[in-house]
Amino acid sequence: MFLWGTATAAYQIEGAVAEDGRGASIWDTFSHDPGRTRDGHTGDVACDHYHRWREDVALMSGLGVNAYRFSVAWTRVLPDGSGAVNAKGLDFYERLVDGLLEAGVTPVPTLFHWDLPQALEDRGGWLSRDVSGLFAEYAAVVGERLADRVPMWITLNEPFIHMAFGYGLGIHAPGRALLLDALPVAHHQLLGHGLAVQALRAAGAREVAITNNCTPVWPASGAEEDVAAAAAYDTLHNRLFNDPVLLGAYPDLTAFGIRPDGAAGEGPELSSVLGVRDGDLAVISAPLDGLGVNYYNPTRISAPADDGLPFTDAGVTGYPTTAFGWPVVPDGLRELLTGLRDRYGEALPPVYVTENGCSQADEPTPEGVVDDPERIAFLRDHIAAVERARAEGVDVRGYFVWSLLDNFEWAEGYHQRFGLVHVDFAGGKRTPKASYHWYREHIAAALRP
Ligand code: IFM
Repeated sequence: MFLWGTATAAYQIEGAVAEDGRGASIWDTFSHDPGRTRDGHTGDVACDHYHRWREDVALMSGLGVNAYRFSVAWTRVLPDGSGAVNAKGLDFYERLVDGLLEAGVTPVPTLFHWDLPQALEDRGGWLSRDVSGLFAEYAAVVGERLADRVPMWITLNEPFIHMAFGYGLGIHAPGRALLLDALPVAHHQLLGHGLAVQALRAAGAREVAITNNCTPVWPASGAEEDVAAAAAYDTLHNRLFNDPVLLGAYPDLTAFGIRPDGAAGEGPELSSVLGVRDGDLAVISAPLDGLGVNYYNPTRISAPADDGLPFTDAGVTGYPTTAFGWPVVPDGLRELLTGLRDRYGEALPPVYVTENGCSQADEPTPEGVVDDPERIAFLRDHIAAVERARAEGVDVRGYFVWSLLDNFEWAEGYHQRFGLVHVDFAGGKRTPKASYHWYREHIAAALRP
């Protein structure tokens, strides 16, 4: 059955950061560091989902979704990232999973959605190869408890964004601005993914996937320099994370001054830059049951400026924008999905759109109504794009709206509202928006026999 769902992530909704033995993550540290997030917002309380999860499951039940993608906070389960298991943390996710199953909603947990244990950051974070193995140990702990009831697992969420924003630019936790020196973070996350797949399968997991953030890349013009720059960006954003998983090989990184292994010429070799060892790619490319794809917008790229990177973000113009300023390009989702099929062919497993949605400045009227016609149009048009991709032969098996609830939007704090349900952050009150009702009707019609 096609999965119609919504998605969230632990640090963005749970709150209760100091309860029941949870350890600190890099997002606790980062958000409490003055100036890192807009208005100093933190996830300390967020949507208080840790206490209100029953209400949130009831909201999903009312919505009629048949799947829910959430993330497990590594530090609730292993407060120091490794070693002693915190029973209360694991119990929380077990209660959530059982509550979802009782409500007829398939749980789809993601094991890593950016909230690395601070204790592991203190040991080098994802720049350290050791973290890959520790991630698999954590996956084993969660898998052993829940794999009998959870049919589908996602290892990582958007390893590109975590590498680029967290370690390359320093605008997300852990706040390191290493530019291309962040590249080992790609390999160590992917190795962690591969090892976690093994651990989950050993624990009895039926289906395992990874979620990559993907973007169609448009050259700003037909000029050779723009086309080459677009190819370099496509390599960094898309291929660096899809090729090793689906093809068992890293793409050519020559545009980044990195020499293919064994090739003559200048510059360091790819394996030494990324930290690839014999056998790693076999682990990373073990067969998957799905590729999760998060889509928000295409990216338009022009020739390099003078900042050491082989591309410039030229901005997509001529389209409506969300409250975040992101261009709304529904057909970009069809382009992305058909492009993945064309690029990877038989190597592409079934695809799940694990996130798609938009931020809008939604506030309730005095009567308590939240009207969000832009979100309704956004969802309608993007779902139609998925249907076109399916009609063109792409095996898409699920669509998850980001997000169930307005929540903590990372460096933007509570300023970007992505939810189908409005959250009053002063007291936690939930108000379903007009888009919630629209999506409910859409799902009901789609699932009607
Ligand atoms: O809120 C994020 C989410 O955590 C990961 N994907 C993109 C969303 C919107 O920015």
